[in-house]
Amino acid sequence: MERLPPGQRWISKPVVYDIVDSIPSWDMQSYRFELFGLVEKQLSFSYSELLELSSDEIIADFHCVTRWSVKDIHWRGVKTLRLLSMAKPLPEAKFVFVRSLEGYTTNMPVEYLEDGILATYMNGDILPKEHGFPLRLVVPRLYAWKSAKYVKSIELIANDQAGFWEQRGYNMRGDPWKEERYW
Ligand SMILES: Nc1nc2c(c(=O)[nH]1)N[C@H]1C(S)=C(S)[C@@H](COP(=O)(O)O)O[C@H]1N2
Ligand SMILES: [Mo]
Repeated sequence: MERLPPGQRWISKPVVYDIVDSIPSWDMQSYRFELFGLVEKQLSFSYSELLELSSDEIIADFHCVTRWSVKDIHWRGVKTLRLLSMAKPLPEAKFVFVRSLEGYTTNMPVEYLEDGILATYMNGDILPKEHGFPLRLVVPRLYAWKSAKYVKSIELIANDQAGFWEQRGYNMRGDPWKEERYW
């Protein structure tokens, strides 16, 4: 299979995109990541607990729907499959709804979390603020708008629910290999 998805071109580093003009400073004393919804066991972690759990690594290409791709970004954190195995999703849990600290949201089928990671490090450093500090969901098999920065929670749900860009015409799934860009 061709490494570059159709309609994309390689660039050297990711272009920063945000729905807000400036990123607020997060209160890390009160910050918690929560995984909840259709699970046997809800999870809630402080930032220091997330750092302690951050022993997983992935290297993945990053594909933006605006047609640029970046090779081999190195992420370290907690694999989403590991989190799901702790939380034990119920059989009805088919989709996830992701919420970020500044109000961004996105959605996807739960199976795309099988090879994803909740990253606390990018290319060897603590996540830079503009790339998602304190926590970023990275979903290698979907376009980059599904890789939410500043993640606050992941909710497991039965019926797909449109996030920020999905409400504005972006695809509910967003597979770059199928060019699922917009509706
Ligand atoms: N919280 C949050 N996550 C987000 C976004 C955003 O605006 N807010 N933009 C998305 C989009 S459209 C893209 S292309 C990527 C860009 O990632 P980067 O800013 O790290 O390059 O982040 C995605 N994740
Ligand atoms: Mo994007």
